[in-house]
Amino acid sequence: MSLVVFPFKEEDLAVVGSNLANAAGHSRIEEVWAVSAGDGDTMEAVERIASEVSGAPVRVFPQERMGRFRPGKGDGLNTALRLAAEVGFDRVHIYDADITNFGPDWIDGAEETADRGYYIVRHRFPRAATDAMITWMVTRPALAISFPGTILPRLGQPLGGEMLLTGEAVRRLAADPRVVERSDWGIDTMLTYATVAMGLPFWEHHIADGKRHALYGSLDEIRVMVVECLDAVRSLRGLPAPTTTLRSDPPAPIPEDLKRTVAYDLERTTALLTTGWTAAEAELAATLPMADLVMRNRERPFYEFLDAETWGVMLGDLLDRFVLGDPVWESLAFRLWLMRVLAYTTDQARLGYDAAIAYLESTIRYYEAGADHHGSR
Ligand SMILES: Nc1nc2c(ncn2[C@@H]2O[C@H](COP(=O)(O)OP(=O)(O)OP(=O)(O)O)[C@@H](O)[C@H]2O)c(=O)[nH]1
Ligand SMILES: [Mg+2]
Repeated sequence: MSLVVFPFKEEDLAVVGSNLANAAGHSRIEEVWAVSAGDGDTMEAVERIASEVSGAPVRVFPQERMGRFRPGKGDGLNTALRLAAEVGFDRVHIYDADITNFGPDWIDGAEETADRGYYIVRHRFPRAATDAMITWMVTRPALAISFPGTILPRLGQPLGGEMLLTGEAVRRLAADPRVVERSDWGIDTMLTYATVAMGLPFWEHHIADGKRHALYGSLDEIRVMVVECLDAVRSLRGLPAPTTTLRSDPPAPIPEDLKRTVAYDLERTTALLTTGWTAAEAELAATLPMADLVMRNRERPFYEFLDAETWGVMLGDLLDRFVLGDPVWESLAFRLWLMRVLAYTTDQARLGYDAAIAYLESTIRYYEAGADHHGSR
């Protein structure tokens, strides 16, 4: 029988409640766990909602301190993985708690794929052309540079938190020190690498409707996520290249409203380029490739130069030198990522959804090909 895990921090209670109810009401589900970031008011509110849900029992509990990075989503997932391995569930589903279109079909799709012999089922879904900017500009390019020709750069959502793991995979993850230590936003990257590296049968299940969830205002809201995901993918360098084969559902038409969604506020985000420069950051920026162009942002926003090719050079430098926890590096890396996102948003993203996504996919193939010429990183 199967368990469903939802990690949560601060989310719309109605959305969380409906997701708990959908999971608990599913005939394949034996138990539902909501793992809270803390034990305060939010957890109590979710406990009240959970007590009214019918179907499988819903347990709400706080995450434990498991890892060595910032205590975040990773501690939540690792707490659940450890407990699930101890109980010995056959299958464990994991879903973000803020998905507004979560329903029984997500569970059905994953369960039916596992019935066909797949040990790891990852949900993939279309996202707006200006959403998923960490995936497109950091994680997939870095995976392409480090693991060209493998399935890692080709996964739709290497940062997606929606998957099914069989008991075997759960036990291996709970015993994997690289996964357990990653208590912050880096957990998704580590789970992706670890599940692919296991070599167990692996399937991407397509959710045609997309994943609808809370989007951002200014990209400043995901500053911490950017630097933690950068560090996580950087930490994978030098690990063995996996040989797992990618099997996926065929593509499906993209919902029209998703094609029109603008995922963040352009004006407020552009303003971030020029604010908060310190002398130390300027000094560090002076050591970057194309330093003079980067440093123009001390005066006014300037980012058009950061095309896919230039970004490949810049990201390569970040993978070599970035230091998580160093505020100067964090500020600069975030600013560089903003420049790249803005360069894309004001150029290719304006061509419409299909052209924008085709362009982004082509950048990943370009990064994979580049690694062949320059030796593997
Ligand atoms: N237990 C726990 N859950 C967390 C923590 N931080 C975030 N979460 C949950 O992790 C899930 C993902 O967080 P989001 O803020 O939705 O992340 P996102 O920006 O949607 O990430 P993408 O789906 O990749 O775009 C949500 O269910 C959050 O409530 C934490 O510190 N502890
Ligand atoms: Mg979300």
